[in-house]
Order: sequence, then C-alpha cells, then structure tokens
Amino acid sequence: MEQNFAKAKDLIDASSDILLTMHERMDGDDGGALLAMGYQLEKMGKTVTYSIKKGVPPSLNFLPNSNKIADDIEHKNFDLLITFGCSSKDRCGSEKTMSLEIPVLNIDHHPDNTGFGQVNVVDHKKSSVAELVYDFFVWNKWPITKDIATCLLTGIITDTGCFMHSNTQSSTLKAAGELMSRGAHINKIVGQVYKNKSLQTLKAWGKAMENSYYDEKHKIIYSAMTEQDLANFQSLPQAAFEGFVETLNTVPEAKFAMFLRQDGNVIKGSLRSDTFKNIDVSKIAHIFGGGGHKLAAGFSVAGKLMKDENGKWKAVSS
Ligand SMILES: [Mn+2]
Repeated sequence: MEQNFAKAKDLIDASSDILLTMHERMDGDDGGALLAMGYQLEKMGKTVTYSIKKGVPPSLNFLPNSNKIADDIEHKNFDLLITFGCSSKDRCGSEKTMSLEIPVLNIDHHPDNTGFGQVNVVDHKKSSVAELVYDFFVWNKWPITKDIATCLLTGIITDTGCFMHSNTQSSTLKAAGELMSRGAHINKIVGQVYKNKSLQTLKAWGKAMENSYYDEKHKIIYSAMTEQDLANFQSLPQAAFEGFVETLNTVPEAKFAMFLRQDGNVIKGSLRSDTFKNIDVSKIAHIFGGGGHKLAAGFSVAGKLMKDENGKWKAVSS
C-alpha cells in the first residue's frame, strides 16, 4: 500500500485543478472521505471541485464543507479526478464526470473494484474508505484538523454500523480514537446520522417489519415495500430505510437478509449477512447487476414489485 500511497501523492502533487467525486447519492463513508481529502487539497493550494450526483442527504449536511458539493460539474478543465468508493468508472456519478479523459486516482475498499485508475489505492480489508484515507493522511504526515477528523470518523461510523459490523478491526478503533483526540465527537455524529427519524419513517419501518417473511427452506429473511405500500407514507426521505436490512439481519437462523423497495421505476435491493453465516451476498447482488462486499451488497433493477393473488411478491420487469 505504501507504494500506492507514494504514487497517489505524486499524482496529487502534479495536479492543480482537482475534481472529487463518488457514486450517486452521498453516503457517510465515501462522502466523509471526499470532504476530508478536499480540506487537505485546498490547504495545498489546489483548486478543488466537489461533485456528487443527487447530492447530500439531510442526515449528512452537518458535515463541514458539505455545502460545497454540487450535483454536477460546470466545466471540464480538470487535471485530476479522485474517486471515492467507486468500484468501476461507470459508477462515478454524472455523465459529464464519467466522460472526462484525465488521470484518475481511485480510492476504494470494495473487493470488486476494477482498478480503473492510473493509480489505485484500493484495500478491501479496510473497514471503510475513510479509514484508508486516514492511513493516507498519516502516511503523508498531513495534519488532521477537527473538521477533517469529523468527516473521517463519520465515514468509519457509518460503514461499521457504529463499530458493530464484522469489518471493525483494532486498526479501525485506533483510527477512531485518534480522530476523537483531534476533536471529532462520536455522540454528535451518531445523533446526526442515526437519531433523526421522523414519525413517518418509523411507521414506514413498521409496515416493512410487518411485511417481513422468513423463508424456512432457503433460510432467507426478507421484506419488500411495493409502490402501494409506500403510497401510504407521503414525503419519506430517500434514506428512510437506511439500517432496516441490518435489523432484518439480526435474526440468527437466517443465512442472509434481503430488503426490496420500489423507487420510481426501479427496484432497489439491499443484502446483509454475517461472517459466521458463510454467505457471500455480493455474488447475489452481481446476478442483478449490483455489487458490494461479502456481507453487505446491493443492486437496482428496472421493474415493479407486485403482489400476486396469494399476497406473494413478484417482480415485473419493465
Ligand atoms: Mn465504504
């Protein structure tokens, strides 16, 4: 990794107009890592542009500098693109960004990363992109300010599910401890990210819980929210069901948990498992054109979730 860190540093040093991006709709990990890197690049005198397709969810707009993030880019005169948590170049947000023909520094921890960058800082053993970026800061001896610490700790907390997932290692806790000593507050971050549910969201969770089903034969626990189910809940935030599939996955006898929900003309699927269950859910996600990690993966397919006359779900492709 040190060699890749050195190559990444060289690429940054040689660039002056840098675009930072990630997959569409910001999450805490890739978004936190992106903002942390932005602070340092600006300090180095670089021109930095922050672009994330579909922008910042309300649960993350507490992150310092998140107001600098735009949905798309307005010009194309960049000399370096840095991607965070994009396993392949076709996941790097906007069409304009993907069509850029400039050097790419690819920073990720997905095991299915295709290594599409000129330089690839990819380590699937890391809990989060934020922990990897933390290592990069330490390697560079770049100072970690309170704002940078807040961004990186948010990434670690969200990708480890508050240090509960199996990707939490002693290095993760050491990094988190160090970030706290630089002024980041775990309780404030957890409060912003997780303790912000509306009554409407809780009621939607209630419906999704009610819809949950255990398939004894295949040992799968799953739930689905059809368009009809969702119609009862007006103005649910995009992230309303964040954490729901993890809750389904707390049933120990299920090999994995799957949650499906309608989002416009697309069916979104999330999959979770646990180390001791010995299942690689990313393989299932791949079948549907998605991706992710062994224990946490997802996919989107065009189509509608429907219920048949027996009340069982089926997916109708469009
Ligand atoms: Mn991540």
